[in-house]
Amino acid sequence: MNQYLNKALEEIEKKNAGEPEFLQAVREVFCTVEKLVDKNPQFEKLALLERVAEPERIVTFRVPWVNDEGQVIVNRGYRVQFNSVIGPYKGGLRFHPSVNQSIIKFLGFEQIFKNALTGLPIGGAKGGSDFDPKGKSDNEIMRFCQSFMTELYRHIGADVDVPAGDIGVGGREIGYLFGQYKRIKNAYEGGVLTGKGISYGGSLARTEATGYGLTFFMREMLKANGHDLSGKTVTISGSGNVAIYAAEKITSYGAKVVAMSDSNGCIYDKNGIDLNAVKQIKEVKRGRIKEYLDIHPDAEYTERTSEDSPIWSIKTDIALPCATQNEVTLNSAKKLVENGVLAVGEGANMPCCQEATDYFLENKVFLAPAKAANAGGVATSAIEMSQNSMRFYYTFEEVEAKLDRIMTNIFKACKENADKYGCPGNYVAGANLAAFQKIADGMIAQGIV
Ligand code: NDP
Ligand code: 2IT
Repeated sequence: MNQYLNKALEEIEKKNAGEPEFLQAVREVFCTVEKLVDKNPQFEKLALLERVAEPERIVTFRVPWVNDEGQVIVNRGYRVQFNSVIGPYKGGLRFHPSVNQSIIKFLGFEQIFKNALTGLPIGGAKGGSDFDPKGKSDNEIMRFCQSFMTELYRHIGADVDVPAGDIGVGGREIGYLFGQYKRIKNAYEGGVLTGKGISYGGSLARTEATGYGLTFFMREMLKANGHDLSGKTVTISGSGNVAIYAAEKITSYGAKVVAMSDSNGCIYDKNGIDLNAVKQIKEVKRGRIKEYLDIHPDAEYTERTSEDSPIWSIKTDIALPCATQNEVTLNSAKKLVENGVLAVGEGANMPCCQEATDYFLENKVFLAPAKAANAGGVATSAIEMSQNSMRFYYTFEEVEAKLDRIMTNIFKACKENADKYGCPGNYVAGANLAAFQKIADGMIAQGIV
């Protein structure tokens, strides 16, 4: 390995011991950009690797709130403002009990490169809380969001840092967060958050954007390799925002989604998943995926009993992990390959553990890497920001056409860089190389900051 890269990585590993997800994300990027580091000896003098792996700022804060029983609960809030070289900090908020500093830092780190790939002027950030929204009433969610924003507001702004949704944060939460921000600031700063409701400054197609964008990327990747989506069988983990709209769009190209899941288990419907039923269960009732059987008793449900999700044992042409990090283990990757999987598209952030990624690449599975394949969400957030600045709205078709162009260009960048650096077909490396070059250029131009 390049000597400087090796030394920098060792130092970063020592400094961030105890943050496994963050180190996993850093290692993946660093190990795939080695040739770029070889070509640029000035990186060492400028401590570029050390600087890119150190967040510009981390804020952690107390989030106290009162539940419906009158008990005071204390959660922990985070905002990691990782890199502002190409634009204001930008990235989602995750509310999930597993949230800790390592997870927010890995997400913020990946966001730097993902946002660079979109071609739009947005830096990298992430935030969230260990708050668990499951089973909470609307009033509890509102009180939590208000308390969270009462601290967060002083760290964000349309030209400073623009949060959005992620796991556990959707339209309802963004609404409560925005309401509290507006109340505190006594100003209508629409561009401070994205993923807003359509009636108060949101962008058409933002809800659909990540899943639609994933499908566009998959379409381009298959096309470049002599395949298409029509007639393909698809399995999608998760049944949240990304999973639902990936299912919707990929079906429109003639593919058939046969399985979806949540953290408890997965459903298999050989006739093709009834997406309206899933939307009703997840978007309206906020229920469990198992309830699909109440509507379609012929479908099958398998409970998850180990870290290997049962969904990856189902035979499929295309697998779209759209739930969470490290949900595809090496065992799951082996099952998928054994069953003849053609392509894997990462809708979630870092859903494949490193061994699974390596296994897919060794076995010539077309792998669409998260930073590129799920960038449609944040790209459309940037389009929302630009509409807010213009005080103007695009139609759904206009936003979707822009999204399609952006995803097509991202695929092109991944392919060109994979070819240029001698690893054709390795879009993981292609994405990291394209994004890293852009971030490095900006950091060098802006001096030691
Ligand atoms: P949602 O909260 O809408 O849905 C999350 C889904 O993933 C649910 O079905 C949930 O199941 C499942 N899930 C979450 N955590 C776990 C876990 N620890 N184990 C198993 N299943 C889990 O989130 P999104 O759809 O927005 O996000 C999904 C993924 O996509 C995340 O990795 C996110 O970072 C990424 N992403 C999201 C973008 C967006 O615009 N929303 C943009 C780019 C990436 P359950 O209900 O049982 O918890
Ligand atoms: O991981 C992601 O890219 C997101 N959750 C979306 C971030 C955003 O700012 O829209």
